[in-house]
Amino acid sequence: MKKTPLVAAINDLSGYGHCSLTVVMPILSVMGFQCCPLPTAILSNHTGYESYFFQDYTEHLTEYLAEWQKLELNFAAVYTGFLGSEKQADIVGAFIRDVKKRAGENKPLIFVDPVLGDNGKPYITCTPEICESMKELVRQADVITPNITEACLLLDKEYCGERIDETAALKLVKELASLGSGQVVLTGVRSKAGMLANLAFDASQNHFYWVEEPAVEPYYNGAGDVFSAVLCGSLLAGLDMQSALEKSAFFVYLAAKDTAAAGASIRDGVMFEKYLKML
Ligand code: PXL
Repeated sequence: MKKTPLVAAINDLSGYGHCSLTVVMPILSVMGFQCCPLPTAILSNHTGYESYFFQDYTEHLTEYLAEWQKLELNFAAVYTGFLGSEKQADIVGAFIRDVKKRAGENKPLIFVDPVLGDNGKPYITCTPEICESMKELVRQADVITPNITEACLLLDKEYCGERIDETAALKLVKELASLGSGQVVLTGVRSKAGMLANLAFDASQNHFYWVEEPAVEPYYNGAGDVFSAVLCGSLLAGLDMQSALEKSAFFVYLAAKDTAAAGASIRDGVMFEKYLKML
């Protein structure tokens, strides 16, 4: 019997609203990984609501990680999402280097979801400094999963709108690859009427991947978190990029369709729980 592989999930804990750790943890668990959270911030609910409690967790990260170091944990992957402050990039960056060193030949998967904004707007907590910090993490990643807003923020480009055609989307993933991550996945692209595309570029193979599903409206908060968590679990389980994209996109589509049918609020996120067992 092999030990359950460990994934360090570096993300905020938002108590309500289907995002970040409350999404990543159940998804990676059901996919067969022990998901070990490192909270970057603690919120009552995510920042898409008018009111929320927010506590930045930066000052505790070093002590927290020192205890993990004593335990000599070997992580199969590091998944990072929302950062609570710009200082966290240095701490997380050092942790990633340490995980890589410990793993040696068994290269861990460094999966960075650069959570910065959506629909052309940076999240309220996303300062220019946090954006710069995220660029540092992206450099260390094997896989990154920005949406178009995040892609433009990472590239210091003017926001080009959610609706971009295939040529523009492919150009954008190539530009993102120049930031240093081996595989770039661009999520939630409104490529043509009624469709939602997720595409990827593998820099080492010079290969593009493209997956489309019918778009479910509205595009729920945290849908990107659900997509990225399933993608990370699928890649770790050994699926190739095309199959991993298909699995992730289909999972989000099914759960979002149910969420829309239930008339849920866009802010309450995707009701994915019923579908966990199909992962
Ligand atoms: O789903 C992205 C996300 C993650 N974490 C926090 C957020 C958001 C989006 O609003 O506010 C705290």
